[in-house]
Amino acid sequence: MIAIDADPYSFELEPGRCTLLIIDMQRDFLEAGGFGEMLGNDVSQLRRTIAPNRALLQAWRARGLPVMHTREGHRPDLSDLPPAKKVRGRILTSIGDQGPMGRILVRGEAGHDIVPELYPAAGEPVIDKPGKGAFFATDLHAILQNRGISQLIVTGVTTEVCVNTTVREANDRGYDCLVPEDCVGSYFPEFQQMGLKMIAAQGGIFGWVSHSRHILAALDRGAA
Ligand code: C5J
Repeated sequence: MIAIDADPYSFELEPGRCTLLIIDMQRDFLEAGGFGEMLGNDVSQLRRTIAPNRALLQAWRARGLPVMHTREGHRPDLSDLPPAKKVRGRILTSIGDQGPMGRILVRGEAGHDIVPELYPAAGEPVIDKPGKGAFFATDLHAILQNRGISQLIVTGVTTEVCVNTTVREANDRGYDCLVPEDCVGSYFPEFQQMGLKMIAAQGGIFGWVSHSRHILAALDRGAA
């Protein structure tokens, strides 16, 4: 076990039992000209997470540790898109419609794919999820169980939506989650702050919050 500096107390990393889980680093959320920006969001709030995620991903891969990625999106026939999700927000152009980077949040479209800086390597599972949480209607839990994983380092976007939902789902399934604050992002600075506080509050009610520099330092100290 390798201790990682974290809030509310140090996280005891077991490298053989921990996967790096990168949530929804998709072009439509992060790139200028994508769906997120079309809705009026400032994508720079999310783009600042790309560099630290890349550094962590490279360090993690260099040690042969497991990596998984998720993408939020739907089947092209939209059969897995709840009508409530389709109409939420009363926006003119919504999920499944033609957007700036293809059909919005539809699998196989350009905007649905992961940004090139963090593109999955061969053999790294990519979980396509129709919901906010990565466990809902996916085989993530089965894959983690089959691989003996009990700890998750959760990064990606957005902090208060898909990252938080996934951490909560993981917590209820018995996983220990560590969230590096510089590797998660929200379009809204206040949600970034509160989304992180909610995880580590009350003695780590959903998990731990740290910074990628502490994880990198721990890897340098211990993980082969
Ligand atoms: C959102 C996500 N915010 N990946 N998706 O709709 O957090």
